[in-house]
Amino acid sequence: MKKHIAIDLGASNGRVIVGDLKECTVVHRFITNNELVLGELHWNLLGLFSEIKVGLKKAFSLYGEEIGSIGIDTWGVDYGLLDASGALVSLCYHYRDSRTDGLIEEVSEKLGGKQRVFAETGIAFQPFNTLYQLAAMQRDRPDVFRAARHYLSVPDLLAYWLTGVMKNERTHASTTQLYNPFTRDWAWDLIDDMQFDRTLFCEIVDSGTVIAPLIDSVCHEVGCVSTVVVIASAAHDTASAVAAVPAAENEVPLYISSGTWSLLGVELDQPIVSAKAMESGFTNEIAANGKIRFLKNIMGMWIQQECVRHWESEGECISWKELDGQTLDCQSYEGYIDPSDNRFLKPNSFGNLMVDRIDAWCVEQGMPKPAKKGEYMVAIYRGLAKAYALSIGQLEAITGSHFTSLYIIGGGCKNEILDQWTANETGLTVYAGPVEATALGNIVVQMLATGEIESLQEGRKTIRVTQSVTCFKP
Ligand code: LFR
Repeated sequence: MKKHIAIDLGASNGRVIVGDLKECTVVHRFITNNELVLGELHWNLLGLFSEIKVGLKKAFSLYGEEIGSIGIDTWGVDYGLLDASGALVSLCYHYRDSRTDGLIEEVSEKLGGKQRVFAETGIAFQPFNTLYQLAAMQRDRPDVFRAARHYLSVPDLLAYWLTGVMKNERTHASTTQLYNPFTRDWAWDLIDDMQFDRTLFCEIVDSGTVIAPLIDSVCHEVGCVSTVVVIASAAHDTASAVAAVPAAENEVPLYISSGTWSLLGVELDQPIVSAKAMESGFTNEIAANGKIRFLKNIMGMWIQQECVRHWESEGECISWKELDGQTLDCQSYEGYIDPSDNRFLKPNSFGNLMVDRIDAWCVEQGMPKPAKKGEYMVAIYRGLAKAYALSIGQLEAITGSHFTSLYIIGGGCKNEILDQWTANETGLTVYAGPVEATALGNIVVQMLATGEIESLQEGRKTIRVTQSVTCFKP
């Protein structure tokens, strides 16, 4: 059996991981700082590409010819635009940049209303969707937008830099709100009505498609001496994570992919674009196996991470263990936030700190303001657990399913306080793990592509027995 490299870029760090379904080793971890340039938030893509090559070099020096393939995943919706020669025409914006504020309403109106957009894309209305990002580009930088000839999602772009071949991978394309989950193609009517150039969008390939081998110059740089292919794994990180839900056979698992975001949902055969689904904020993205990831974006660990980043920027040294202790000591504090409130979306900035937004929210709701770090954490975790319970109720009403257990996967599942409070608040048995779900799912898709496993279910079954999963009873 070959080993596979999963390159996973997340909000706080990026990792190059080598493994199979039994064992994964992080060979390189690096910070994924985004850069504020003249008030605009951008990816530091060249810096990240350089870190990726450092990781590949380490991987090849440790595992050499054992390595068979590479897959890349990142968060959804972000992209690069390239000219006819394949060069970037602009820095890559980060989805938390403010330029799309207010565009949901403007664009929906131009397209004949939210119902139409939802009916054709099944995607929930988030200000950062690629649809609004491209609309902002068209409005603010028309010359640059006109010069663009190719749209590539960030993982597509990184794969292009490694192979010289451009493809649009399906799970990532499905997050744009420019993809139609019924026709399984770009949402051409919307693209035309936005007056976006159709030729920007290239062929969509399924997760598990071999893109091409690493180009010679990269092989030379990273010390790869055999033929190693780059595979369009599930390029959307959440799709990769969901591929690794350690569900039992014949089970339609209820999951939360927990990290910066909490993505709560199920896998369905068909999209649901009912009014109820739209009003409740559910979205229809594509899963690694081609099914529908019917889920809701709940803000997740981001809010907590921004609080911690702020305290650290003030020179404090935060230990997670101590913070957990303080959180448990503060359980009698009664406040909690609604993590779905969009005020919590943006990073800390001068005069606009996450802790201050939490204070303001509590005051508006007639709750006491948190007075200590532990109380901030209580407000966040309790708010998250309540949001999960509410969303599960909505999901059950929309799909007609009933759940007794919940799989929490990804880095956020290490938060045992939240795991337990989630079990208590939802009344469900929580299975927490695997922590490395995204990398494992990325690898599962590569193994499917290379024929080492026969189905996603086989991958899930292996993960169920090889990875550590902790049970929390309500
Ligand atoms: C999680 C995630 C979510 C997506 C958000 C923004 O990392 O990919 O699925 O909605 O980031 O892209």
